[in-house]
Amino acid sequence: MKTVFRRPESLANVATHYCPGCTHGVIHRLIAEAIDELGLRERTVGIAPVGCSVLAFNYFNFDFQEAAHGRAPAVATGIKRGRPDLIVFTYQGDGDLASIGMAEIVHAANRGEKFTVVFVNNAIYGMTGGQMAPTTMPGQVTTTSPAGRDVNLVGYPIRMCELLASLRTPGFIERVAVHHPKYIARAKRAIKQAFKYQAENRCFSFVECLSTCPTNWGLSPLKACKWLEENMMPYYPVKNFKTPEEVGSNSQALATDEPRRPSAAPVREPAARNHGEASHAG
Ligand SMILES: Cc1ncc(C[n+]2csc(CCOP(=O)(O)OP(=O)(O)O)c2C)c(N)n1
Ligand code: SF4
Repeated sequence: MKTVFRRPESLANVATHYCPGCTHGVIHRLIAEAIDELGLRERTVGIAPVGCSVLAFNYFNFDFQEAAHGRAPAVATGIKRGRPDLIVFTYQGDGDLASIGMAEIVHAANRGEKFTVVFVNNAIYGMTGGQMAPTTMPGQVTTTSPAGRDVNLVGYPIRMCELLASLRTPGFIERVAVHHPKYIARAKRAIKQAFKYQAENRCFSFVECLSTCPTNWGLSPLKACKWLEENMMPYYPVKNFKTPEEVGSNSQALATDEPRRPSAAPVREPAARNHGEASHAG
């Protein structure tokens, strides 16, 4: 009999702790399928965040390292630079990546670290009981915004793909959604492409997955998918923002206009510094 559906080898055969209808599980499966299809399982290392996916290391059949809240990109940088032969990815929620870990992700992307980021945007802090996240929608009720997110008070939701795509450094940046099969197929392609770029030692790669949190949104799994489609998708468009081949409009302009060195500023050659010039220190 022909097998039409099976568990990817990279996905552990265990029950997860995720709530019914949570799309963390869909994203786990897509990562596992991509790693299997690219034949990377033996050299993959995931970095787990703090958040609902803090136990992600239990759900995959490859190595994992836990990171402190928001620091996954710093941990991934260390592992990838020390062992460039490994395939390293971080798995981070929006609280982890866009709030406490904002500095880590921006600087890792700006340095062009050659690891992959899977960013799970469910517009809320899931694990801690549904507080407002940097990605919470305007007017969205959370436990810390009971009257709805007031953008005059706390600003607008942060669009991470748009923000990171504005950096000059080449990279692969795409936003996808995982609440419906028609979007899941595209999400799989983007995640696989991100790992492919890494396997080819090309660039930093980042895939944002619009995801549901039925529990903290206070909706049934089905209604949560509808809410995502109607409320998140208009604000967070699913599309490719950047590939290493065409580095993005902002980056393009800088690449042609920006002088390699500001001509008016005195700059000493590194060589001169290394050859006994008098030090002004002290
Ligand atoms: C240094 C630190 N600050 C705060 C917390 C509390 N905390 C744990 S998870 C979390 C938010 C996680 O939300 P998100 O990253 O969106 O992931 P989700 O749970 O929604 O998947 C916070 C604030 C912590 N564990 N450590
Ligand atoms: S609290 Fe939300 S994000 Fe966390 S497992 Fe439950 S549904 Fe998923």
